[in-house]
Amino acid sequence: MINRQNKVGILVLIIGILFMMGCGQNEKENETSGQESNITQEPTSVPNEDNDTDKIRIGFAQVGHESDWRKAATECAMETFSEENGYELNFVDADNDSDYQKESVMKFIDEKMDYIIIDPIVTEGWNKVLRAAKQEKIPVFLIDRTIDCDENLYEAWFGSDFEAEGQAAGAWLEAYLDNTGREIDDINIVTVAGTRGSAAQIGRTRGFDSYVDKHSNWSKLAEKDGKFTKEDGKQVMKQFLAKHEDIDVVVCHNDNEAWGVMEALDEAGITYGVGGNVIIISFDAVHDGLLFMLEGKLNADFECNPLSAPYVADAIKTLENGGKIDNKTNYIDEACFQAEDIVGVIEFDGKNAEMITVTETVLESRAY
Ligand code: GYE
Repeated sequence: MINRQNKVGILVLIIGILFMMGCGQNEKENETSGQESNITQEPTSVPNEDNDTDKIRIGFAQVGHESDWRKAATECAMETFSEENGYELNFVDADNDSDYQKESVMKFIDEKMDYIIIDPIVTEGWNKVLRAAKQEKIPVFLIDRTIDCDENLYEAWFGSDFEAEGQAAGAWLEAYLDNTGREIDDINIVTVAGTRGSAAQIGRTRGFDSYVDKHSNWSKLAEKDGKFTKEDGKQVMKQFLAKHEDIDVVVCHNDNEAWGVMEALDEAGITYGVGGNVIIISFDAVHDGLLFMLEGKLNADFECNPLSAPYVADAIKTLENGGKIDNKTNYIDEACFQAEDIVGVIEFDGKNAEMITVTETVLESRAY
């Protein structure tokens, strides 16, 4: 059971550790919500030309640059695996192209990297690649999204429990509707999903839909792939609005999609958020997600922590010192946020979590 004090304590501890490790100190470069990251626009490989053999050579196959969350994750990896810290980081931005990502990992294997880090775009189709890495004795770490494969093919995974995030969102909606006493007989829900086949999409859908199934008056009208981007989120919402007249709740699989959804609703003249006609729920809880909650445009946001690189660095140190990694599966803790102080504690998946109501202070403490 995680009570409020414990939860806040755990969060402060994690944030403190990550800060000490160097992540989360970046100035926010792009203050305009939902804009594309500046990192790269095409699939790219950015090898470090300095072939200093003293350095630990890392190949990191990143998903892309689709969201603010992703940008924070990439910046964290670049800071963590910097030259000053003793690494040669070979970074690939796969631009959401799963085949390209797998080819890039094969290239890392050919180039005999010391370690490979993968944030897999989709869960499927990795066996051949991971077996090739195993054969060459290159340890592979997974971060963020998971892969459907034999656990022996990688060293460890560090990331979030996506299904629990989806359940938390369902539990919040249940409590919110009860506590506000909204007089809606039937709750019509649409989901702007993340990249189809990604662990984040699969888990968040499964978790939230388990709450849809529990309530005979909740109907899921549709789910469509919004690819975790603002632009696709907007297009998907426009398609939903053209087809469905009575949407009560939009579940967005990340904050960038939520910003696209808001634009589509604005253009259709439909109100949303606090006091509006449509309830918007999102995942990630990046800085601008919290900002929109403070402004009352987003009702609830479920955190996903992008700062996993320092955990991998720790694991690499352990291996370098001849040690063993204790746990294969490592969940990073996360918090739940709401715009209005309406829901106290939510219960899901045998856990309790306190809903944090966003204030200026909460927003100021958000580094990404
Ligand atoms: O929610 C989204 C990103 O894999 C959990 O990918 C991650 C998701 C995150 O682009 O913003």
